[in-house]
Amino acid sequence: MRICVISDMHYPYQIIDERDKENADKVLSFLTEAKGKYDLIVLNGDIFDFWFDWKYTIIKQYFPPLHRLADIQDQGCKLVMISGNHDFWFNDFFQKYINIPIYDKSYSLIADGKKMLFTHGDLHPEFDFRYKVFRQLIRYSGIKKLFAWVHPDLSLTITARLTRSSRMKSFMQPKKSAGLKKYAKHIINKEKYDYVCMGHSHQPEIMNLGSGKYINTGDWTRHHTYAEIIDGNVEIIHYK
Ligand SMILES: [Mn+2]
Repeated sequence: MRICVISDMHYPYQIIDERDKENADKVLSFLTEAKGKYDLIVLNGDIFDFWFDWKYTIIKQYFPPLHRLADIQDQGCKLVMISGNHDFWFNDFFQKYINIPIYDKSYSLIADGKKMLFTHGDLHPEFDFRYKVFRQLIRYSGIKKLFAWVHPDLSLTITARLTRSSRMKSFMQPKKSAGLKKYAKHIINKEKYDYVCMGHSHQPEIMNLGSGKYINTGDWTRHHTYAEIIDGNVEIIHYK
């Protein structure tokens, strides 16, 4: 089986500088080239810098990556998406209109004799109780409903400002890898996973932890990396 795992593309709905433009262009050319190459692509969180789909509206700036994902799907590749800490407010768009299931916490799979777990990583920061409370709050309170009733142009402008404010930044910015590795080690020992794939730290790496491997797919804001798991063998690839 040919699997591609990717996270933290942070595709922007607002291009502010040259770097945003370059990162977005790289994401698009990667997605164009991924067509026909894989049996499964795991979108492991923070693919979009912010996601919301209203009852009748999606963010038009996401049309370029979205139609590429639909093209990949048309070639027979299965896609799954896991929530990140930037993209978590999903409505029905992915499931209903491009047939991509959403997993809020994790997705697991056994293929080619390997037991694999895919999770973004924001659930496992080290010493960050405040984020755990925030994560629950933002998902299960009336905040989402309230957000939906504000005009998209206004709510997206507010969101862009908020994500740059320091208080919100502490919730949105990647934490160090320590908490992620601690969780990976724990779950490898407890549930005998061969591979635990995460993102969030933006640090691409593969590390042996007991009988399994911790794999971090890095990011597309600095490293432009992803993982390929081909016939059970895992490798981190740096996109040119
Ligand atoms: Mn993240």
